[in-house]
Amino acid sequence: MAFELPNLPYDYDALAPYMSRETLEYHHDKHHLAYVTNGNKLAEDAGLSGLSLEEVVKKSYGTNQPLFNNAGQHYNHIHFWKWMKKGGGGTSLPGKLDAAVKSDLGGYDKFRADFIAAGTSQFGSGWAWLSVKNGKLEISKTPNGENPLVHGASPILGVDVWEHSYYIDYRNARPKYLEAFVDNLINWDYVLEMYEAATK
Ligand code: MN3
Repeated sequence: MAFELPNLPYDYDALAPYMSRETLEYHHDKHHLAYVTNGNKLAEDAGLSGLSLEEVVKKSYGTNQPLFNNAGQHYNHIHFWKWMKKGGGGTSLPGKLDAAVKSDLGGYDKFRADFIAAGTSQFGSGWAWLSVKNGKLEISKTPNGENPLVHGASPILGVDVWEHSYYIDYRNARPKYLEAFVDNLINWDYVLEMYEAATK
């Protein structure tokens, strides 16, 4: 199945001032598009263009690094756009998620601190994650385009800590970007949707 660039699920101005139109134009229209274009070419060269995106990500991990980089980033960004919304964030999580964050992660405040710390401490480009592994929530970080799918977990929330995601709006202040993401952008309804799919 050929990769396709999805439209943003909101207007380019919707996430301001936490994420600007200029950031979204570069990040979605140029960076994500490049992963789609390169991923399609590399998947075709590898004879894997008939597989689902998740299958391409898992199959190319450790065997075809250029394809993995692009397919992984395509997967990550499809969800990244949906993990944000205008008026998102905040401490009021949907009931089922709230209970899981309490029992598995020690509560919302600890989740917030640990998730931001994962993103801050990822050296260089990468992602911070909230995933489900063996039925439980866990926080992790990965370099470059890697994601929890290749570590036996199901990602339900991720934040891009490549400089292209924050440098226009926050310059080098990655922690400020991560705080704004958690406090003002997270679309908890979509996180819940992925949590329910991962735990059913
Ligand atoms: Mn990115």
